Amino acid sequence: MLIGFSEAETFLRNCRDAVIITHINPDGDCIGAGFAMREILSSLGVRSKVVCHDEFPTRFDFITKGNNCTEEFEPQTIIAVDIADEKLMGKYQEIYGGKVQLCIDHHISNKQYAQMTLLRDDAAAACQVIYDLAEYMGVKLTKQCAVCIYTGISTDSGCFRYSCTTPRTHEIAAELMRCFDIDFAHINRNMFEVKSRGRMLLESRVVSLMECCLDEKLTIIAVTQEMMKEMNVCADELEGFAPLTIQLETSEVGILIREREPGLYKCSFRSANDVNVSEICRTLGGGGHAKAAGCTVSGELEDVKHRLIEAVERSLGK
Ligand SMILES: [Mn+2]
Repeated sequence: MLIGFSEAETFLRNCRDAVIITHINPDGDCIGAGFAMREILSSLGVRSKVVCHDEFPTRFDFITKGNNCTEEFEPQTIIAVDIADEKLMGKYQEIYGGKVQLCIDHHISNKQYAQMTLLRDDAAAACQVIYDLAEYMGVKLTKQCAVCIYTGISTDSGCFRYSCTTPRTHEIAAELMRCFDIDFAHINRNMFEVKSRGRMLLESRVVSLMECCLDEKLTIIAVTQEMMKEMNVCADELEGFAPLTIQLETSEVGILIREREPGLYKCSFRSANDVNVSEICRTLGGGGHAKAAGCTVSGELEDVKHRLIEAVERSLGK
């Protein structure tokens, strides 16, 4: 059931012992949203713990380190943030599948698997929804909560460059800057510029691997596990590569293909202009936003590429 802020408030004010689930392959938005939610819950006197199928990448230490619950407790409240589909809970789907009570999200493709879904598909980030909810509830933010929310908003808006960015996105960022002494330059440098040497080398290699098809309207970059091993980078260091695929001037759609395990490919789609990649990904069992979406496809790499190219071709023909 879709709900509004007032139902979410009632739920949060009456819950206890919460687990907050973030998605596999965690990014700044789900991590920021998870830990912001934890800050808000603790100001309401609710114990909570943020969980993720994967380890939180070390570059998010400023959010995660020393800020999670270390006590063991049996959760009475199940919350999911930034998760459009239960599948994205990874191993936590086995435990909490079908049991999520409140989902806070901004993906238009949200499957409404939770009992209550607070969905704002006009929000640039789940963190933007959480800020609006906290403001609605009159919860006073902590500085740490502000850092979490800023990071999420900045991450998902591509540092305020993507078209999901709205006046509201800027207003929230401005408010956070005004009220808290957030080191935003440091956060953004860490989110968008700093990379390992391995990743820089990989990036140059990745660019050289770029393939163009469909009259150069589609750009594909595929990174296999072998390449990752060779370049000594882990999968989380490949986050943020997807936008590279639409930097080419002729590019309408770009796909970054990452081999998650042998024969299993995570495909991140980006749209430069009008093609709705969320629709394309839905036909492939995935979802996301109009300009940034994804799906997971299994098979031989060449076959996988073929299927993706066909799906994009159909969409370009429309
Ligand atoms: Mn998000």
